[in-house]
Amino acid sequence: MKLTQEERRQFADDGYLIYEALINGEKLAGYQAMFDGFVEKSKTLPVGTPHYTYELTEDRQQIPGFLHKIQGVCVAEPPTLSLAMESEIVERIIELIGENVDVFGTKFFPKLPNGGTSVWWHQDNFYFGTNSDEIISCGIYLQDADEENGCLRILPGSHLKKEIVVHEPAHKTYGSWTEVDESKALDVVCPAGTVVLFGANLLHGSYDNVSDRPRYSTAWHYVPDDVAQDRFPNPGYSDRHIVRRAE
Ligand SMILES: O=C(O)CCC(=O)C(=O)O
Repeated sequence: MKLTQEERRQFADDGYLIYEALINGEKLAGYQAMFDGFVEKSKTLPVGTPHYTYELTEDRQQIPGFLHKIQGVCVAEPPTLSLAMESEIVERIIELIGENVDVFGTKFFPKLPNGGTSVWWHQDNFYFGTNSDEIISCGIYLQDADEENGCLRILPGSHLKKEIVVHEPAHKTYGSWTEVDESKALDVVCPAGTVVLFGANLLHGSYDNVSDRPRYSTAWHYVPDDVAQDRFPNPGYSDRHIVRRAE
């Protein structure tokens, strides 16, 4: 068993679990180098390349070479699927949602120095059109993350009402976001290799990167194989992958 009673209680009551430096040593260095390669590649790709999006100017033009996100990263760059399959993560996931697990909605955020962005306050389930508490979101921080280079922020306990709040598009960003009482937020300052698991109803966001350091992370969602969403049905959507099936 990977999860303690206290972790189960924390996940149920607060809505999240943080595992500092769960991915470490040579394995972490290998993933960092892999993602360095995608950042280098992105500098040579034209704006409009499928899966790759770039940071926006004030008038919403993509800035060539300034990578914002690789959406569907496990489709665009299949070797990244091995990170989603890491047993240290999956063993914990199966204790939360059972042994038949898929992953979907795979993303890489490089959050590059001096202006890189990822997300503002939101609930992942707003994007999935559900309030299911069977969807477990997972952020993997491949580099040290703090307030300056754009760490994750979460609102503990905000999943409990199972309500999806109003989200609105914001200028100069790609998504739709909400506002929260930030005095109740927890900033997840963490070392490289940290894995954060949280329910898809939890309100969370992140700071923009105002530092001269990058902040690579991946974000994706684990789900029991029998749960289908409109955007990521099973089978038939290329960004939904089998992670584990019971023997
Ligand atoms: O960039 C981050 O730290 C969080 C990413 C995230 O929460 C998301 O993609 O929904």
